Amino acid sequence: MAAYVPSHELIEHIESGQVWAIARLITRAEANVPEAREAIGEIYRKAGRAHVIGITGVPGSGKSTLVNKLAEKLRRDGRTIAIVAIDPSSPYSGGSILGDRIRMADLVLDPGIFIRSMATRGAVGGMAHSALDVVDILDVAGFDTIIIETVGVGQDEVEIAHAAHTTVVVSAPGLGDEIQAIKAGILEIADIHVVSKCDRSDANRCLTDLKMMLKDGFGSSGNGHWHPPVIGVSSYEDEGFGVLIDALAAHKKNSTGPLRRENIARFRLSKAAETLLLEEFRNSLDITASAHQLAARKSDPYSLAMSLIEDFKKENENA
Ligand SMILES: Nc1nc2c(ncn2[C@@H]2O[C@H](COP(=O)(O)OP(=O)(O)OP(=O)(O)O)[C@@H](O)[C@H]2O)c(=O)[nH]1
Ligand SMILES: [Mg+2]
Repeated sequence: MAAYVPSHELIEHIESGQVWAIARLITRAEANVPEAREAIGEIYRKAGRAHVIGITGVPGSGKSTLVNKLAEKLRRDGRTIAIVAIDPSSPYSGGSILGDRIRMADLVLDPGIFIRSMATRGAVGGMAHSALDVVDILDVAGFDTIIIETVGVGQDEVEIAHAAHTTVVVSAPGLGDEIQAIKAGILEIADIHVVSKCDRSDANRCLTDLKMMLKDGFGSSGNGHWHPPVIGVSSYEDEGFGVLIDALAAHKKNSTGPLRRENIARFRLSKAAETLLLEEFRNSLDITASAHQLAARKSDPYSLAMSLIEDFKKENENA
């Protein structure tokens, strides 16, 4: 099928779960294709049924292994699952992660599971923005649980995870101090804390440390009704998943109401506005003359940037 199917025509095929149509619109959302924008807008209006779970944590904390296991278990319970893995670099996503996943032949051949990897490097426009468009497409395609997996380093990745209905932060034993520092920065977004690799002998220490940190008020995102539980899990030994699945269900039931949805909506709106504004600004921008001045040190980056913005505003006042 080589012909270009207009994006709005893809919608009905997406609604009936056609993988080819899902994949095409996702590609267009990722690339921020203007032609697809209206269709993606319509998708947004139709979406909103799925439980969107963000899973984040420092590199090597065991997220991918955990997500695969979790997906497998939810699937066995009869749920349909889509996984959106946000990988910080495309070579990696093309290699080991997808490689690992494709070896899970059972999952890959099952139409009730959909796995998509998105690279952050080289993303056109707002990364968070297109990742959440992808989530909506999968929602409209009928997947009832959508898992977004991101590495918890970099603002974009953390924001994406936090824009889910339920955010899971994965900590692991045996990672260095540097890693622990990064971890501290993401603890506060957790609705559920997971300590992975609980088959390891140093896991208990990690559990205790984390509980101590949370008790000290560190990163407690409790909102009065919800106190983020700390759950030990081992993907190797298949432990803790029942408790995790129950916690996910409880959080969905108790804490994904209007307030959470409004916060996510605010985030979506500002990201969409940023993307569009930046796009317009770039399209109208001719920086050659200013760059000359700057190179010759006749002015400075801030003054010149400010006057570019002034010009842009003036141009749009008359539009
Ligand atoms: N002991 C033990 N090791 C685990 C477990 N789960 C994952 N690992 C190992 O931890 C390492 C990292 O696992 P991944 O699932 O790739 O971790 P990740 O968080 O997705 O890593 P990045 O994608 O690099 O951020 C691998 O060597 C896994 O084999 C577990 O339950 N127990
Ligand atoms: Mg991973």
